[in-house]
Amino acid sequence: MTTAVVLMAYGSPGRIEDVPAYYADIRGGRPIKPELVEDLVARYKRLGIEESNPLNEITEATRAALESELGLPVFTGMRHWTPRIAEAVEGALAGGADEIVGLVLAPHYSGMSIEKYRAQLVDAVDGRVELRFVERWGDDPGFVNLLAERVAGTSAHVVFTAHSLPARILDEGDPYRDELLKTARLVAGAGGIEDWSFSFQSESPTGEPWLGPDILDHLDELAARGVEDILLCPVGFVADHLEIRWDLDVEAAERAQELGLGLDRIELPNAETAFIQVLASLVRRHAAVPSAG
Ligand code: FEC
Repeated sequence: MTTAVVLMAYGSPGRIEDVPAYYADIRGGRPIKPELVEDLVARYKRLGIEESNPLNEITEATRAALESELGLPVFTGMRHWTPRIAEAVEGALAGGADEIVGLVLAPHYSGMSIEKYRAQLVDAVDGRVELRFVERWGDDPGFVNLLAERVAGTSAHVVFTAHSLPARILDEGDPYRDELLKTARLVAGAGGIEDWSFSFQSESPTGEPWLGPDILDHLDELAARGVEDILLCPVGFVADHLEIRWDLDVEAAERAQELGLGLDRIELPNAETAFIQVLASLVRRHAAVPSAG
């Protein structure tokens, strides 16, 4: 059997001119207020993203490192930008693959997240080859230990964070929040952390309630409780996305400063070797014929 990997990511605009089309893709055709587009453009600009985007370079570095670790072809497919998931599938098929392993660079399952990647992948494969899909990996011991090492020994209050989603997912029985809390508990346990809490971040202004507490409100609560130092540990993101570099490094950092709180965050796994080994192990466990290594 010839296996190829389709490594899926949310996607990030390549250049600043791409932002309106990228945002339109995220909204799936639903209207966007012009001021929201302007605000998004301004956030990317303030991070220095104009002609190229470092996040896409991280994704490419992750792809290349995973390919060399596995000795199998790995194709990047973005949910909201190029190269699309469908392009990745065509690349895999053109290379002669008769099995595709789909892996998303987001650890926790939600019908509003992982399921959407899967739908694009299934559509693109269209039954032409065997498809294996890694549905969730937030409790993978390698991933948990990687994060635990980054929080172990801190004397700060650890706040685990992840992207929020509309609160209605709870009524729909979606496991997303439970899976996030499980990762937080496992990382705290493995890192010997007793003083911790969980907070959502990066909610979108869609006009409906989102899961909370939001990180900015949570910082207010922690300051009111007398906490002095905080270490942020994102568990739902694996790379330096806008959500990390803007929502945490700029917005949360500003709020912490106003409140007189010390605020630090762990380094995200990005394309680090230890993280590539976690991804490789996930692929090996899901492929029909395990690869060497
Ligand atoms: O360029 C970058 O670095 C940002 C990439 C990016 C990642 C990401 C991750 C997640 N999102 C999730 C859910 C939603 C829902 C909406 C939504 C909106 C946005 C917007 C941008 C954006 N998201 Fe995202 N998300 C990223 C980027 N996200 C930009 C639009 C502007 C804004 O709200 O700031 C609301 C959609 C709607 O309006 O209908 C829902 C989830 C994740 C984590 C899982 C994953 O990575 O797939 C869940 C990275």
